[in-house]
Amino acid sequence: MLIDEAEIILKGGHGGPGKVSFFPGFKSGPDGGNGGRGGNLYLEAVSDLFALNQFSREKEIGAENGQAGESNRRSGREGRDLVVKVPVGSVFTDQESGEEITPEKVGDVVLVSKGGLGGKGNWELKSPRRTTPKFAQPGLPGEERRFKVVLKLIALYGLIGLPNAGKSSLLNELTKAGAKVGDYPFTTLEPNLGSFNGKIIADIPGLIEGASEGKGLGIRFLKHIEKVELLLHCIAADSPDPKKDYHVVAGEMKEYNPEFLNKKQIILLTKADLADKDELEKKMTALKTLKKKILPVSVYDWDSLEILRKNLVKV
Ligand SMILES: Nc1nc2c(ncn2[C@@H]2O[C@H](COP(=O)(O)OP(=O)(O)OP(=O)(O)O)[C@@H](O)[C@H]2O)c(=O)[nH]1
Ligand SMILES: [Mg+2]
Repeated sequence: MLIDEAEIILKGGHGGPGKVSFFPGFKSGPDGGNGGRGGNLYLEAVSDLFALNQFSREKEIGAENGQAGESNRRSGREGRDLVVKVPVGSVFTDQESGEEITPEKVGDVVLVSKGGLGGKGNWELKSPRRTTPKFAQPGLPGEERRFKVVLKLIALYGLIGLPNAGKSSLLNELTKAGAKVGDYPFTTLEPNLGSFNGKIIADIPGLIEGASEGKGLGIRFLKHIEKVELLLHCIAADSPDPKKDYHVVAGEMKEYNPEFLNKKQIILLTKADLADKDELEKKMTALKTLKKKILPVSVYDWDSLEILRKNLVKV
């Protein structure tokens, strides 16, 4: 299952405590070393969409604590830093301050929770007036932050349409996604991503009438394509009423967020091989009143795919 929302606590490591100790014998005097600093916690953006799944088990993640100081003025070891991999573009909202952190590019590393300072040992705490301190400082706690994290795909193109319209098949033609394709509605249960020309295409599960009220798989996946620049609206050429199909999907999107209707949109009359030339012509003409670009495509027609590719490159 794809985890696309979670609440988590991210903690820097606790600083190690300073040591209280004294040289034995005639040299006697304080010699307790300092505690080590706690490790820092970083986020790193990766392209793995499923990286948030780690938070389904662990709600609290912390970098390593610093080690305690030792006798003989030896400092404790610093806690190791921890780098938590998260899907690129996920939005981390600090539940206290409201600050939003989003690693935007794959490979971006962001410091979120600093490790705590180690405590001073009694050797460092001695002074001319306090020559034999019998105490040391405890280490400080690492920064602890509670975040709400939401997965936001940074796709440039979004494939939308009714179930079974051929969305995943097109994703597979355009990218190496290898998404599951099936001769039945709701083959796709969770979004698929692919990279075309270095740009991300998202294929989301089909929408049906009433999706905004939770019918079918609902519209919850639309949030993943809220930021796309171009919608590829797939309508099957063998549909009895392509224009109606268009309005069903457009209507549900509008329910979710009216701004979807302002996005650039290309209508793909998919499975064009299933309609004869006259029928295709008729359906294209009917769709023309929508005043969008319309491209007939078929996964069995290389030329049609090439035209689609050229149109995508232009965006
Ligand atoms: N003849 C023909 N069949 C196609 C074409 N594209 C897809 N299909 C078939 O249509 C069916 C549905 O394809 P999918 O790609 O799974 O459709 P989808 O829109 O992703 O479906 P959901 O994930 O259920 O919403 C499969 O049986 C495909 O083989 C095409 O260009 N021509
Ligand atoms: Mg699909």
